[in-house]
Amino acid sequence: MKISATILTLLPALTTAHCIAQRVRVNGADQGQLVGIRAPTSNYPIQNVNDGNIACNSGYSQPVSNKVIDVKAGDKVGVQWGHVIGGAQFAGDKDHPIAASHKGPTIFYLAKVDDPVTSTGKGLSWFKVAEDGLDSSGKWGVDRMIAAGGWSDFTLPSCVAPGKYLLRAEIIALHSATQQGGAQFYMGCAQINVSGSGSKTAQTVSFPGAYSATDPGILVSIYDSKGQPVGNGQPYKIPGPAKLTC
Ligand SMILES: *[C@@H]1O[C@H](CO)[C@@H](O)[C@H](O)[C@H]1NC(C)=O
Ligand SMILES: [Cu+2]
Repeated sequence: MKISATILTLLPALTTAHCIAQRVRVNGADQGQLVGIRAPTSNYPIQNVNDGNIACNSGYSQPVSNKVIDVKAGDKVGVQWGHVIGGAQFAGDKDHPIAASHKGPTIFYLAKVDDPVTSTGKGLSWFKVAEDGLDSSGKWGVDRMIAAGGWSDFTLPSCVAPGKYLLRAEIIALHSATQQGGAQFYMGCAQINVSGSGSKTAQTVSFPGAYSATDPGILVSIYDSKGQPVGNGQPYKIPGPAKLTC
């Protein structure tokens, strides 16, 4: 994070364009700012897929919430992204919830934990529960998140086993991803307690470990022949394992 910050200060055009995951809603009920979710104070991305903090980010706004949010398998769960902690940096902030240039997928993972409040997110086994990439009209998950005022919602699969989890919300911004190390990873982890009667498990991955810098969805041009960020003519392959299907 410190290294990216140093590099990015040399690139003024990009310095204001980042974002932070900072709110959770369950079936549309907003749980409140920084409630049940640990959010970094810095909105800078991680750009090294092997960064030790790529699971749940670092440098949290203090105090970290000790709330564990109750969720039923099958509920609609959402995380809200914003330009800075609190949302917009100033009135009319065009880079809120994120700069429109930052096209890419929105993704959610879960990992079982003993205590969602104290778990650092490191060393966990994560499985993907939702993903939203590029659609046939050239719109990205990030475009849909921006259109929804920063909210990215998904349906928690009904077959997820009950228990305590960290929910990892992620955006990958691909505007500079034609260069290795250019993709920008944004993530935040929410603290949830799932109830229900599911028992299904899925392929798990570790963070770091799940992604490679040369994955086709990470080292990629999102631009067409006219330079528009609508995809390069091939389907976009969202990084990571297949998502859980019930
Ligand atoms: C999780 O939910 C179950 C079922 O509703 C409840 O019995 C348990 O106390 C909850 N645990 C936490 C940590 O909130
Ligand atoms: Cu950015």
